Amino acid sequence: MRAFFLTRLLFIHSLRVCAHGGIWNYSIAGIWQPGFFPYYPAEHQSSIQRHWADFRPIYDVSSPYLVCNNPGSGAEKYANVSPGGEIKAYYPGWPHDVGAIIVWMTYCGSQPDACFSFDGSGKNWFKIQEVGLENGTIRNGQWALKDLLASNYTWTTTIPTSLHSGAYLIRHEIIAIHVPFSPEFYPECAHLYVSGSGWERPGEEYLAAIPGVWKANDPSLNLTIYQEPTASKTEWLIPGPPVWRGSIV
Ligand SMILES: [Cu+2]
Repeated sequence: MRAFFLTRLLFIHSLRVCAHGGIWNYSIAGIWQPGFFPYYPAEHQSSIQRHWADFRPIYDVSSPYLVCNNPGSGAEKYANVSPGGEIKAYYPGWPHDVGAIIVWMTYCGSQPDACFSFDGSGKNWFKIQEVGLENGTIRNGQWALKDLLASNYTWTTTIPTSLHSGAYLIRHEIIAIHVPFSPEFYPECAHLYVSGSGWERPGEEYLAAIPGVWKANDPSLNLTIYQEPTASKTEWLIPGPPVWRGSIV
């Protein structure tokens, strides 16, 4: 009985500490898009999602895997979406409830398949959505990750209405901060082709390089949610550039 109890405790512990997660599937402009599943062999898979090795987070803010996870090698397909189109990302079994979700894009080129040969380098990433602490305290308040859990592990994003057509990487990033002084980054990327007659691209002030945008000593990243004065603060600044929404909101 005791052994059984211990085993269960260990299992729950490992779920909390070691089992993490990521995006398994997407729905893009209403069309279901299976993701790359990290625990199946790559050679039998074909998806719009770049390859990732496992559910573990990235801790190093200078890691090349911060771009599109490990290894982040190219997807086999891309999905079409119009400006204003809706992207849903599904994170089945996502375990953490304190942290932010940021959705980024970067331009690959004008051809629909341009992302296949693009590595995501350069100071060209821009945010199209960010949600951090919405209300309440850092310790107990309403975070983006609580929204994710409350919406059946679904995260919904809209492509900016005026975005110029072309091929783009879309990069969903979870920043989980439940472990003291050890922020966890969970990025996954997918290939998109944005059609339509959009005319705008974000200006310099919206752009960031990945890796590079996060700093290990940023007070929003290097913190413990369990101790004062941080625990009862009601503001948590989302690091990085402002969100680009284009001129039509
Ligand atoms: Cu985790």
